Amino acid sequence: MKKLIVFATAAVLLYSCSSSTPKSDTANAESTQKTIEITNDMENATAVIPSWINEKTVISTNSPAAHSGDFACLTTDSSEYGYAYQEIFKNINSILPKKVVVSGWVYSTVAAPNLGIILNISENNQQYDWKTYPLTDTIKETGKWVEFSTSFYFDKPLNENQEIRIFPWNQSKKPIYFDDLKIVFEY
Ligand SMILES: [Ca+2]
Repeated sequence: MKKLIVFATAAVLLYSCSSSTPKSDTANAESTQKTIEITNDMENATAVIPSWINEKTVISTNSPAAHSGDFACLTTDSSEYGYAYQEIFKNINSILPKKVVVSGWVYSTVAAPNLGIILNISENNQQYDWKTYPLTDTIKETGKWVEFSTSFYFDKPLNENQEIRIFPWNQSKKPIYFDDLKIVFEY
């Protein structure tokens, strides 16, 4: 009889552990996730990916070859703004970011172009903050894919209803391609 009681107690303990532990782990992970990484190789951009806009700038190209697959974003004098990530902070994570790292690959047909990565934050369609990272010095040679990476720090206080948009802005009037964008939010 004693043995049976011990077994029953163990079973109850086992049950309570297995039912409560995974739940609290999941909730914990959701509220304290330290980084969120978003990548886009543009291969499925034309099917419209949530949180990404301006997919009309993504084309199939073999001259030059895309950095990955068949598709890359083409910015030109008639299409200065490239493929863009756009989302409201609360739809990205339950806490607000301290920093975002934007990286990717760029192919220019002109050296030292007037070109940059733009980070725009708006609220109720009003601009709240605007930062730019120039790629002019990154691109010393034409006709080759060059990797870039930049960090943006959020120095103004943010709120969860603001919208962030990240995109390339090509003011060089010459064709410049982008591919394999990566956006990493740090919390
Ligand atoms: Ca690609």
